[in-house]
Amino acid sequence: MFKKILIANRGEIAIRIMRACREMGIAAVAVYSEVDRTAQHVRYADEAYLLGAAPATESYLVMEKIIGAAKALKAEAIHPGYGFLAENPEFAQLVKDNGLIFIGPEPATIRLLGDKMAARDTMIKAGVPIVPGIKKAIASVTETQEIAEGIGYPILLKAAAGGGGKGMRIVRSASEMPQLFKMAHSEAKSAFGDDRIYIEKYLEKPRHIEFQILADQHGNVAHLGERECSIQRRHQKVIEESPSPIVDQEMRQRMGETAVKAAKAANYENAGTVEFLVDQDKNFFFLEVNTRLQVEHPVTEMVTGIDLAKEQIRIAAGEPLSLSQHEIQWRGSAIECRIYAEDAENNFLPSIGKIQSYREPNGPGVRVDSGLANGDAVSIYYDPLISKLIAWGRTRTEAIQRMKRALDEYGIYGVQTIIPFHKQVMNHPDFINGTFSTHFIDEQKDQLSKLVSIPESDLKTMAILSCLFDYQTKKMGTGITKSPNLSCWKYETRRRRLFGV
Ligand code: MV4
Repeated sequence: MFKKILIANRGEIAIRIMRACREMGIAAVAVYSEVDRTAQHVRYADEAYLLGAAPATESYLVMEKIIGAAKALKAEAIHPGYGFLAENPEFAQLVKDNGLIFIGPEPATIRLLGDKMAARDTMIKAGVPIVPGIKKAIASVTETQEIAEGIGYPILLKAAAGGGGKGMRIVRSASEMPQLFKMAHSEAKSAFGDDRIYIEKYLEKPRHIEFQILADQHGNVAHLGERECSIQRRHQKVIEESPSPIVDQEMRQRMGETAVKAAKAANYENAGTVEFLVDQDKNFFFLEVNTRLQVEHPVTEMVTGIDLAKEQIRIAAGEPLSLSQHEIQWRGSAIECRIYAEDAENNFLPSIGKIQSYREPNGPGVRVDSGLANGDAVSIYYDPLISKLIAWGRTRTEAIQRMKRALDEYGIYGVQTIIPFHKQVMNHPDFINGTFSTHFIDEQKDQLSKLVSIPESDLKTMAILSCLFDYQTKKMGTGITKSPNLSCWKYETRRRRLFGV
């Protein structure tokens, strides 16, 4: 087993991986940028190495600096986390070329699966169901119109180098094609330096359901069940859960077997995620493979009891999977709410600033994976994810109840967060009933924001009234003794400061 691992990341995921290292008796090296000198992942690490200035292009994305850090501090392996260099085949290759171990798949596998057309082709050959579409890149508008007639509108133009929704265009009729093709083409070229575009049948209101897989170096591949990831906005997931409310044991087995087949077809090694789109008739189609540990991995950990970060490290060290497929069991239901520092009422605009007061929820069935603490700043340089709040329950209903309770307990002051948004979703009948698609947030946006957008003047009046109300109704049993000369306003302020309400 490794003695020392470098974690080429920051925030909650760096800490998550270091926790696995700590449990395994492995020393963890953090890397950091100038604004992250006192960040939580640096404090948690056994050793830390300064990469450079705040912009990721001068720190977390500079391959040579990270390799240099690993060599200087004698780490044997590098865990890339998610984002940054996690799915960069050149980085995985460079790690290898320097005699270090990349905790993830082989560079060739990352490269193959990063090319969505090549991945599709691999899956067709392996007999994995894919969305109806074409196998080769399109060259001209006339060609696209012919193909689209064959498939039937609406169709979706996708970039071969894409993924995550970039460079995608829905085309609903032949007349729209010339313009939308041009847009997709130039967007793909500027975003990826690769202008190859292909066509798929466009599925209306699909669900996004993904399977976690684990594959070792000895040919063992197992799936750990699904995650429902349909609650997203602009291709950014916001809430994930496991199991999916629409997947039963029979469907799980069929989809799981398909995911394992997909992994084997790509010579997959380490932890990975096979994404599917599921249509309204519950037909599932392969979408893509993510070659990293995902943000939403904790919901799988909660229902299987398997520590994915530790499994990743064991696999990279050449150990066989610690469980075989028939030993994997699922218990209960887990939901993850991503706690972003964003203003849900203002188009999810990042809310930059210093956290003035911070109190995390806890108690039965609650897990918080956080990257910030009191006094830390949400900066413009990185993702505004403060933490991931995960609730587990024996049933989905209990998981929702616990999530609501935990969201109520969560106190974050100084920056805006999407906690109020999550509270509304947890109370939304479509979420509760499990009847939603990838369009949920866009469809509900008006209603969701209407409930929370109150004019400033009304807010002030409400604040005064609520203060008075609290003073008159809740003053007993708070543990603060009100002296006769303390004004009701001061008393109420003190109570609120103590209890964060
Ligand atoms: C689709 C689709 C409908 N039909 N493909 C978006 C991200 C990229 N990985 C693929 N995506 C989609 N591909 C066909 N043929 C709808 C989406 C899609 C989506 C997929 C997963 C999660 C959220 C989404 C939001 C909008 C569209």
